[in-house]
Amino acid sequence: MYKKIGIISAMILIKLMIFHQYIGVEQQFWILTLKNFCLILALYSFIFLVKEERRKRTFYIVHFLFSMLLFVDAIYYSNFFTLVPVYSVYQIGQIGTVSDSVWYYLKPKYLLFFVDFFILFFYERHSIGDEEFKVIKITKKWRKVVALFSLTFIIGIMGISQRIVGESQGLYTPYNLGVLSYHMYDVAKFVSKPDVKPQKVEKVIEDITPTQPQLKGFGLGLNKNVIVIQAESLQGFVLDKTIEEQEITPFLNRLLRDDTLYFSRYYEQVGWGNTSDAEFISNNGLYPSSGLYSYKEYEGNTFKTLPLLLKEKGYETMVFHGNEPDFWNRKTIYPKQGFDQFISLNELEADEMMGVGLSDSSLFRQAIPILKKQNTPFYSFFVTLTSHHPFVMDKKYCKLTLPQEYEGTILGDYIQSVHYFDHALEGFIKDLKENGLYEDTVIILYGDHKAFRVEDEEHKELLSHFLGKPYEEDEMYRIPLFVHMPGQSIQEEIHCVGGQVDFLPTIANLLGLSLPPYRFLGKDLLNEEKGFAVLQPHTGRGSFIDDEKIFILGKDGRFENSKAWNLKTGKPVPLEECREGYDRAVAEVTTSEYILEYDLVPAVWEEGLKEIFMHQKIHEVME
Ligand code: GP9
Ligand code: MN
Repeated sequence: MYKKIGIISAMILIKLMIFHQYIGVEQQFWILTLKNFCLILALYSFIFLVKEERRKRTFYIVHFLFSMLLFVDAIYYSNFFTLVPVYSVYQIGQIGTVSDSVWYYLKPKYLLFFVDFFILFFYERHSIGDEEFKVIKITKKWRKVVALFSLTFIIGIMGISQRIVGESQGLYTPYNLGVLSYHMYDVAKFVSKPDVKPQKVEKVIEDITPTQPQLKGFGLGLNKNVIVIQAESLQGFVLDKTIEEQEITPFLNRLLRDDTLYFSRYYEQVGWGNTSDAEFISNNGLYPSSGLYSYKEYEGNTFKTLPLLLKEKGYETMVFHGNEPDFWNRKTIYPKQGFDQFISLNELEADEMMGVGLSDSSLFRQAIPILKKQNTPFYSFFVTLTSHHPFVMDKKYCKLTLPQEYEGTILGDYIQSVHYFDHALEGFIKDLKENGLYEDTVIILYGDHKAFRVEDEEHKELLSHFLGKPYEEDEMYRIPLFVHMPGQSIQEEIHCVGGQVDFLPTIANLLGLSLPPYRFLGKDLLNEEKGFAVLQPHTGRGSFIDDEKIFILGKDGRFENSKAWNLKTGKPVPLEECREGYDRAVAEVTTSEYILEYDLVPAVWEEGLKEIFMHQKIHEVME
């Protein structure tokens, strides 16, 4: 009997070790593994409270669930580099649409987490089998003792987790808690929804340059139509890059030199909501939720978005996206974001489906007659799809001749799909011109988020080889931002570092909207002298990039385990020199989350951040 318990315990420990090894736990490997091992044993001990004859079945169910957790976590990790968060249950319905991506990450090696079932079956056949779980007879009194002991132990571990998370600025990751503690903490946080407290709000306010008229670029696009194109997975490195002497983005390369403001040091800031977060941050000038994706988490909120501000100036507002309208809760949230019309797959003809949804060419083609019908000026927001992970397209759409080494690789497929997008966009601009929709329109384009992660060894190697330099975070987060104004002779490359949160103030200035100061967290990048962008708010708040350096918070959320380097020389920067930027990044993201959590956007718009936060009006507003 005890032999069997010993075997099971050993298998649990081995599985935990393999898992922690796989996700790259380095610091405190043994402490984390043993702590989680004891936690699992405490949970498994509840099996002895079940009636003897049902114990075996219960054990197998529990053990299967535990193995399944590791299996799903391993797959999730290979894409997101963290473990499945509990709120992803809200996204289960979306799996079908992105099934190509799921299949890409599903590898047979993860079945390793079920191998011990064969060992157990084998052992049972060759030993006393069934009887074993029944051997230990536990009296009522002992049941209480076991339950109490295990429960106290579990609560104790949760207490320790709470302390560790506190030391890591509220950040909980598999690296500071270990797999099971991480999940338990995640569930506890989800259920209890602890208060968000704004941090160092003075710092946030201090760092915002108030927007005002008479600034550079103010009103250049006054009363023009606006077409925003949020391009799926478009990273900055593809621009001006050739492969076998063919340009990857020939049209974009021409566009960026023709009446265009090109923001070359612009960075994505999405959270778990990926594409939808890119939309959210850009249109709201706030950071996304660090938990459940923003379009769901804040669906009941009141907003003050760019489309809403433009509507007040008489704009028509609409959004085009060739996917099901429910994806990312768009159907519900778009009206609240200020979009009067949502032209989704329901309104469009599904005449060319590719990957996740309607092809970019078809979306653009079908948009023309709809745009022609609109009253002007209009704000029209496009979310493209074809260059979505895993980037595989039918051969006939792959127009570039790739060197053998890139054929069939994810990078090769990506380059082809970005090239496809570039071509589709060229066709769109041509159609706009032919339909008299070009001259009076400001065309804005940016990438929604990264396509390749530095944490993925294979991607890192491919990209480093392709770029001829190590592929690091500064390149990973960099996305292009173009503002093309036909006939405006505004040609310029803007080097100031900024992120998606700066979209609203920057574009508002160009469109001639005078915003009262301190209403949003972003800054106007045309008029900002010191660049700064928060990086990756969802897994480690505190990372940032500025004009000189980049700071990446340690995986365990601890400042002292972070890394930083100079962007020009590549040399390490002492962490203390990053303390101010780190504080600012934490403060901005937390304040933003606080505003959204308590639905304070109308109050902030009414009185300004300074008034709301500085003069302790927070409670008044919340009541
Ligand atoms: C789905 C599309 C893709 O509608 O926006 O979303 P992503 O998977 O990139 O977040
Ligand atoms: Mn996307």
